[in-house]
Amino acid sequence: DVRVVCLGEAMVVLRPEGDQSLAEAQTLSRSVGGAEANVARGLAALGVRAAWVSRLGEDPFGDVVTDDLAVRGVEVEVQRDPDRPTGLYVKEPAPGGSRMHYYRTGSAAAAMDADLLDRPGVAAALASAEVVHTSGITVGILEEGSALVARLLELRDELGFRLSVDLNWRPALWTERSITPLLDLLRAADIVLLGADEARAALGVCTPDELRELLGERPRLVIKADSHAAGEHDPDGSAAHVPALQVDIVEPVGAGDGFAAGYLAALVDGVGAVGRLRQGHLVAAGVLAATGDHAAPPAAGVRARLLDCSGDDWA
Ligand code: KDG
Repeated sequence: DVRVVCLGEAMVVLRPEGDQSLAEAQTLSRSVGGAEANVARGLAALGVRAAWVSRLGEDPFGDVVTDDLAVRGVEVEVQRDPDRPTGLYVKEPAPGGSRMHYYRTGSAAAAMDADLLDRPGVAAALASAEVVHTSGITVGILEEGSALVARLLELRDELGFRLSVDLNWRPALWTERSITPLLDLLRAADIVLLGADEARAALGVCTPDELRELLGERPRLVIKADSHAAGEHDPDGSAAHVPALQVDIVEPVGAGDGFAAGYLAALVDGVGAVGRLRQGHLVAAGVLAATGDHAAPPAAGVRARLLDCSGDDWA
């Protein structure tokens, strides 16, 4: 049975080889990105049965996305839209990271609506899911009038899965819209994952106390701090902290999704707070050291040894 459902847009990613700028590059390599799809792929790589739910164009890039995820062991549950394209983004190497150029306005995923969640394959995945994961990107792209999130919350109350939301602040998506639906989603979530930097930029606050006050009593907060330690803060006041691993960063895009995949895989496997945070860091470290939006996690044996090591040996 599916244990985690990931809901959100996936896009084809184009990127110059090496450090070429887009103006210089004659050829671009093609891969697949999209925050929630990256999480689904990470979960599958960790051995957790995961489904990715979305809407794609009835176009060749839509086939690229479905094939790419299916080959990685993700159960793909998508609507195909004959009138709208699959989204696309272009990654341009830049000092300290990458610039993202999005071509997603009017994409098929922007038209996701409540009916997506009532399709038989999706309903079955939601019925068995322990966690449903989505992100701020999803509310940032949805067109006005979409009832997707309202239906998701209704189904959570009916079916009892836990709702996990990664803030995933993408300023480009919010220039012309109010963040109220984003705040509402974060407040309704059972687990909120966010970086302190992005929380400051998006919400104007970043400490555990400030975030608790803003987001209310419901969510468990998983905060990735500026110093790269991650902390889990439960509504009951308990907290755990784990420092990040030191890695030479090649390209940071997707590291947060890696963290979410590692964290959620440990969560559904019944691992405690420290182990959940460690596994988040472990998977994120692999993504930080790769050019893609995702990377294979360490093998199970290596993971088990790292997760069991003493606090002093970690990081
Ligand atoms: O977290 C990685 C994502 O940012 C990337 O895969 C593309 O989903 C994406 C987005 O909207 O930025």
